[in-house]
Amino acid sequence: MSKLRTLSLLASALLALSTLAGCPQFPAQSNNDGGPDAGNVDAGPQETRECKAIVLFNGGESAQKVTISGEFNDWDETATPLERHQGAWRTELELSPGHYGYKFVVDGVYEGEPPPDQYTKWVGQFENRALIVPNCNVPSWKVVESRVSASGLVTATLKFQSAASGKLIDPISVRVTVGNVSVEPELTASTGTLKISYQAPEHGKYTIKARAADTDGVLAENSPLWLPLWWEATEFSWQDSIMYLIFTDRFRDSDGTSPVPPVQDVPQISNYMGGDFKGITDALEDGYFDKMGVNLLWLSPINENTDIGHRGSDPNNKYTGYHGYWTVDALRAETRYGDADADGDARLHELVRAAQKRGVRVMFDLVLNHVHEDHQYCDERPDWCALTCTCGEAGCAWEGPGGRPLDCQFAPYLPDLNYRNHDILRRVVDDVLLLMKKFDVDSIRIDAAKHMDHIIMRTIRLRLNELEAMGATPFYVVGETYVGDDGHDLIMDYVADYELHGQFDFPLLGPIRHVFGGDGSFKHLEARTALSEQKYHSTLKWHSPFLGNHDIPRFVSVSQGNVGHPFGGTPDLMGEGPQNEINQWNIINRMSMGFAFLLTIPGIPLIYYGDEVGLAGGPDPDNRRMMPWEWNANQRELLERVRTLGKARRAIRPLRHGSRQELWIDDDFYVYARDAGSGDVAIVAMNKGGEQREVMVTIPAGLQLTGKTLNSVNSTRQVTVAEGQIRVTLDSWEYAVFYGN
Ligand SMILES: [Ca+2]
Ligand SMILES: [Ca+2]
Ligand SMILES: [Ca+2]
Repeated sequence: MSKLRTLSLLASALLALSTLAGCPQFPAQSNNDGGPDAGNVDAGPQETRECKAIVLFNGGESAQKVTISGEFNDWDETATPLERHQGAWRTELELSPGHYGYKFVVDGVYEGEPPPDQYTKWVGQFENRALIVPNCNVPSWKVVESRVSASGLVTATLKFQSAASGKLIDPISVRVTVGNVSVEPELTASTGTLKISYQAPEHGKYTIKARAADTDGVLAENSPLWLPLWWEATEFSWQDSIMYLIFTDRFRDSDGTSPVPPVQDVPQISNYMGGDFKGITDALEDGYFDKMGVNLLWLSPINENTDIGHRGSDPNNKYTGYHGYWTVDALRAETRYGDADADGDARLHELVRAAQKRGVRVMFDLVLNHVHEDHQYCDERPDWCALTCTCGEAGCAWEGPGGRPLDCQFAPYLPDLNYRNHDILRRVVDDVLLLMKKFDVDSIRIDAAKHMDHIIMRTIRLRLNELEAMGATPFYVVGETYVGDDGHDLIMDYVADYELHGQFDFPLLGPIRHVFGGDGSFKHLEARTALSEQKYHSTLKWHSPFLGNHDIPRFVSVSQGNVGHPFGGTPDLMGEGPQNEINQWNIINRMSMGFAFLLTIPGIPLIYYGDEVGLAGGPDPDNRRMMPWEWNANQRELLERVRTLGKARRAIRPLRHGSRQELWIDDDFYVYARDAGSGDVAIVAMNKGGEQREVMVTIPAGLQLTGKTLNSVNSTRQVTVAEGQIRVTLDSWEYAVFYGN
């Protein structure tokens, strides 16, 4: 690639389509539309895979010559010319199965960076298009159609495409499950057509998995086929979610003990405390999340972690992998999150099923930036785990000039994965898909996004997009890009239809804490909220605002000005012993008003476990204390307030889908609307001043609320729109969410 030149002139014409003959084509079918069942679909004759690669180039209208230069022709610019074909350029290649980096060369000039919405491959210093040639010596699946009717009839038509050998499907080998129940499909072996029909007994998730081999015993590619589907009372979109972050080790201990003793020589606060998957399942079955309106559980990383204690950010203390970010296995769940009666894998399956039965989605936290040095990858391929330099050391800054944000290692025992190595990329992406399939989850959080090359996130998303095109339920991929108040542009650098759906709204965190935890002005909060809305623009609904998470001191402790040490000593004003009632109410008021804001703005709000009962904590690991399950009167008061707000968000569509509009504001009094159109409007009002106030708020005619009375969902107050105004009366530190008539 030494002769690479950039083809800037033609850049806009290079949104080329590169397709492969013989690759499955998946016509997308909509779900939940109550359409006809699978019996009416004509799936056509038997199909045999053909793996001739057809390469199309849709640019270069005025070009004299287009060639393709890639790994398969030793980057020879002249060896592989394309021919003019229906206004574009085309060629056919016969290649062994594999991924080949390539670029188009137009009139002797190499194209520049590949279009970001296509599979790519790094070769040396350059990112190229990836030509993916599948293995046609194995059969594959095609989804002709799939749907879940309004009454819960799950139907699908699948096609078993023969390998190049032409061998037909072996009827004995066919295994189909729908929502973990074995189902006998109607099979036409001569055409490879499977028709599936299953009446779901209740709302929940009804994933189709299908496995089959041909008469030579060769299993179809990607067996079992994974087609996640839901049946729900109302159509779900991700902005209907309220997310809740659970630290599994610190949430609920179902058996009163960790299955393995704590790691030696590690302080208790950074050691295993015994929380487990069954504890989360128990909370699900107690209705703990339903009562708060929570329907998306972000689990701290579920993968098996090392059992070794290491020195971490505090050199005087050791830590364990209780947090899950020191993975040693790509597919197995943590042993310690199991219990005496069942292992981690079995308990995690139970957890996911218990969640899905209740309409609760589960999000896996994927740690892809690095692995622990004892990871299976490092055993198999020591070269993948070669050490670089430790982030923050001299000559190895986290970021900035001379920084190494992509390849520095977080710690010497955490080798950094280099996704410009295509073997690593392929293995990790395959494992991510296998993990999601194994536990049937349709949401992932990408840890440390800004410390990885875009290629890993793009490739995962493009794979998920393919599943969606096959008729699978929509996925949600959210990233963590830890930035300050003005980090919107870096956040948006990773957000696209072919990368992350959205990210956590770190830029809004500071303003939220400044206003509700401190003495900041609502005007500042409004300006910063509007800025997030402007920067995220059409992707706003995918981003996740929050009051706190596992990497920063707890909101309560910050608001009370007593953030202590990572290794403890921060008072838990809500939970421990007799407390000054003034302190307690200060916390209840500040936290609940913070939640009132969080749960009434656009996006997918995140609740960090324990914040709903005012759990205290300093920096990591003190911010990850064990969740308390016995609450005093003040903790219950806060919890009830959060539950009321969470349920209101779930019940009131404008709070999730409406556009936001400021109606009245000063430093301490704030009113805004969420407008879903046609008079479907919620109005949120809050007063954080020291005394009761009464404010006349002008209601724009566009909200179509003339004459309507709206009731507060969290109090007995109401407002009536008269002469284009409402009179809002609120006590000190009172908030109200008005809706209905
Ligand atoms: Ca336990
Ligand atoms: Ca472990
Ligand atoms: Ca990295």
